Amino acid sequence: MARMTATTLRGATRPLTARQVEAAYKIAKERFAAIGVDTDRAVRAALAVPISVQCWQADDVRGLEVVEGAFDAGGLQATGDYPGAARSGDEIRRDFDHAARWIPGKVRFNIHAMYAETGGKRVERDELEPAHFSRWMDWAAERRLGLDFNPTCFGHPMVMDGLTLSSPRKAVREFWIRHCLACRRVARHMARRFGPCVTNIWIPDGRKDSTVDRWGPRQRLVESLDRVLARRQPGVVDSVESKLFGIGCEDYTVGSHEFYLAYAATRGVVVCFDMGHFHPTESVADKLSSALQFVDRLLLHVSRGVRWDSDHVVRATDEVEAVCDEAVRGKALGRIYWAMDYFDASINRVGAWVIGARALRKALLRAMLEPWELHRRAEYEGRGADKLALLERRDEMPLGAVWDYACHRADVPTGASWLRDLASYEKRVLSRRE
Ligand SMILES: [Mn+2]
Repeated sequence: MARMTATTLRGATRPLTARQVEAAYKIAKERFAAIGVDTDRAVRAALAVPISVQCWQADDVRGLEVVEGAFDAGGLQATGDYPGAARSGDEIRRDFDHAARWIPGKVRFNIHAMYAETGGKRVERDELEPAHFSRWMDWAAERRLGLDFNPTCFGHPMVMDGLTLSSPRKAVREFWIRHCLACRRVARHMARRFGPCVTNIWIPDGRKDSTVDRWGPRQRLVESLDRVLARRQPGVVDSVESKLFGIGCEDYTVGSHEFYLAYAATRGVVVCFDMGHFHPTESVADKLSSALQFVDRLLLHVSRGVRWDSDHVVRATDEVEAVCDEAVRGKALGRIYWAMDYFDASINRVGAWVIGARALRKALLRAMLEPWELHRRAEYEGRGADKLALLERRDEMPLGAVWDYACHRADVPTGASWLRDLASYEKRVLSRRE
């Protein structure tokens, strides 16, 4: 039995030859052409969409700050104890250099303020400067990666009674306003070097039970955000992210969906939809065509909640496919920033990055291969059965052959063959970390 398993895995991870890939692609291309889909174009377009990869998957959201004592993580929790978590900026960068070889298409890198590198010196979050991120920037420049940035408004003693920008204490609010302003200066610096830098504000603010003042914190949050965003920073793409609830604030979240959607629409900033931050049966895909009537651009945090906001590794699930479909159908790709937001400490973390980024890219490609006009005509002409049958037909088309070709074109391994390299990296590098 054990031998059987080993043999099967060897088969599953065997790389395809260029000839195999091209032969299968040729057949797939003809089949898609028959329904009016240009596969060459779809492959090019799918590979060109930038996907921003989250640094925090590498180290279970621990960060690199020099700190004293322990404090509340603000409802964020990485579960699992798989060996190999990165312990320094160098290790995160080294891990990502490996992951990037297995991710097809354009990628960016997404950094949180808590990943400042301050040379062993303690630097408060409201005193962060671009120099504290110069190692990230030099690395990104060498690899020609774009950078995105985020203030870190959690996991810090100045989160008082679970509140930051909405706190009733002026000193607390001012601290976090200064932190966000400092982060926007860092982001401006990044933007100068690398082009537009998506800078997303998420705060954990909320209450555990039967909140009686739901108004005060929201009024204060409006005032704090207005101060943070009062002056435009060139190249900084400001974004705000809602949440439904967190551990310890199940009853009330100050920055709710309605709050930020209205805030973004009236202030001209980007609104972020995190796929784990809604009711489990609520469709984020359905929100695109609503929100984009009123806001100019969206940031999508692609994540996978299992029963709750669990931040499981992204897979090409129905919901991810639906989000990609909606973006492509609405010709809205130019108005959406794609970022991944999850962290799983229970599996190989480099693998976690690669699985999520490949799954999202594959779902984007799938969306671009849809013969949408055909489906739309059936809908408008009242031929409902035709529409359903055609949608079923979609899953019988040779997406896999086109995806293999896209990987091949992007010079990354096809199929699961990258698992061989992953095993070797784990053995040589990750398993030796304490
Ligand atoms: Mn998020």
